[in-house]
Amino acid sequence: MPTLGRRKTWAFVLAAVVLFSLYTFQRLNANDLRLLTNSGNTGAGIAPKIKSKWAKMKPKYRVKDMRALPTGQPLALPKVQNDFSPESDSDRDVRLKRRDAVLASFQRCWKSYRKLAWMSDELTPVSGGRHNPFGGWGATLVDSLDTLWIMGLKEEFEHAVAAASKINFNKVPKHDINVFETNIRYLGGFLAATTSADDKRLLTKAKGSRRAALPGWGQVQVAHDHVLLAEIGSFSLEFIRLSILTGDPKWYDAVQRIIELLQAQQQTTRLPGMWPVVGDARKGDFTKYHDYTLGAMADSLYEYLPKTYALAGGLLPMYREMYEQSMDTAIQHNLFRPMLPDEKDVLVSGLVRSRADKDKFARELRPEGQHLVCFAGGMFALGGKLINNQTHVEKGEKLTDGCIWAYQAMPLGIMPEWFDMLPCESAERCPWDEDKWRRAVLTKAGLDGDMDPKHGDEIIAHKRIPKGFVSIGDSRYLLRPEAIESVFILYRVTGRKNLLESAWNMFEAIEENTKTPLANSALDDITVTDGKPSQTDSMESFWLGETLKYFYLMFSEPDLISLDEYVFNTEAHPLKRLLP
Ligand code: DMJ
Repeated sequence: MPTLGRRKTWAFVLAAVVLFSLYTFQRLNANDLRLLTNSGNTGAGIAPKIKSKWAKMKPKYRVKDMRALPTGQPLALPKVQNDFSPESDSDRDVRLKRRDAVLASFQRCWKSYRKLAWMSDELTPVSGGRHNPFGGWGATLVDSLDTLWIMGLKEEFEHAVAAASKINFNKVPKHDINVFETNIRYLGGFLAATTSADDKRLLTKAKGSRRAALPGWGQVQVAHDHVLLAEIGSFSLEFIRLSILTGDPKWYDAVQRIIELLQAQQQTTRLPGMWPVVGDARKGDFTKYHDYTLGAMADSLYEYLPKTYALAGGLLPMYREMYEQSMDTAIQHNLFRPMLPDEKDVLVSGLVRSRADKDKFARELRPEGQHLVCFAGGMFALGGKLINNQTHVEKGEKLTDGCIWAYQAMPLGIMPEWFDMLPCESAERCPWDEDKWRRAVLTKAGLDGDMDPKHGDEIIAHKRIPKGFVSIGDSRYLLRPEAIESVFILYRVTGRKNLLESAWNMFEAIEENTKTPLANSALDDITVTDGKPSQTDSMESFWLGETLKYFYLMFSEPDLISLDEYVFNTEAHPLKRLLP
């Protein structure tokens, strides 16, 4: 999460669990077998460079009982994608026009990145400079490889692959490396591009980026006592895929040690079924902290549970069990229906705080919404399909509708980063009560909720709070993808046609307000009603790697990167599922 999560770096004991012996899935599908065979060749001129530094370092903590990759025939999991019927000519024309608008937006940004910030992590989209927050290894370049491929920009793709294969992961920046970001952006980017292009150079780089993300390799490591759940728990897709591609079980072994620990503690936390956002990796204790959410700082751990189950062809049922147990809890405690002026029946996923002063299980719901937690709609829809649970698909639909609602309720048509709402007393019937809303605004602002509710109007006007929101704690828009991600997944799962309109409205609003002469920029305050919001000169790599990719796929033929063949990592890199 942008937040604490992504900024704080810790060197956890993951680095310690590395040892070498070779196991493979006994039965892989044809494509995986081909890739596996290819992986023996490390690619001309690249491997020695990587070996020179990382490979000389001896692992400090040798693993004696390396876990073997699971064996057996991948299961035939239930179908995820809707059966789309042929579209009319006019629907097709509209769809393709929209797809091309997304493509044009990507190409403009890419051209500027190529010209002004090539090989740097990010282009600064207003000033035309460079920014290197992710090791300086070219985060935008690597994050965009598979987008280039998916968008059919093959020449640009070849050019980018050639450049990416020259990235020197031996060159380590002075500041700490963020293991989580390196994993999802670099390793995820290379793994997906490897599958797209079957290019050996890319797999070699994937391994290089993985090594670079194991800081302090060979040094004595002490795990941090304060780690974020998302950051320690979101390696399974990339690591298991890397083990499949290389035949080396060490990555699988590493991630399983973390996941097994989490599974053992799943029912012993203050909110059994879920884990708190912060854990103590030094003691291996993930039960003590008090905040429980599907959002920031925890998000991708939950997202990866059903996706890993699918990636591993159903051969790792523990991921399915952990997903089911955690979602039972989230449905009961975190999801709430907000009171809305149009009384629309949607859901939002909030935060549950356990109150340490009372008994262990005393807790309260904090009815907040976040852009980041908008991924949850897609997760429920996908997870529901994979485990044949229609309730999950319905929850996914309502959660996604909640994010669509939040976009269209704002003056610019873009939802804020963080906000609060008022939960309905009953999920079945929730009439709009204007005074109740005003009182909630007063209380949230720290004033007496019993005073004349009209006093709330001043706060509402001053802070530009649209009806339905109780406060807007963070009014930025950072070019994030989570809302369109869920709209896209829900569309592929249900085929609901009005999602195409919702997606287009989102795209138009974002493009209109974030466009700079060079590319697109994050916004400082999307509540403005008198003119354009100010642009903060930041374009994180996920704008090209993730947000525009989901918009493009939304308006493409539904079999392009089918959810029956791929799962997306949390940075939107499609990874091949094991299929029977
Ligand atoms: C991306 O890096 C990933 O989607 C991550 O899981 C969350 N944060 C950003 C996008 O918002």
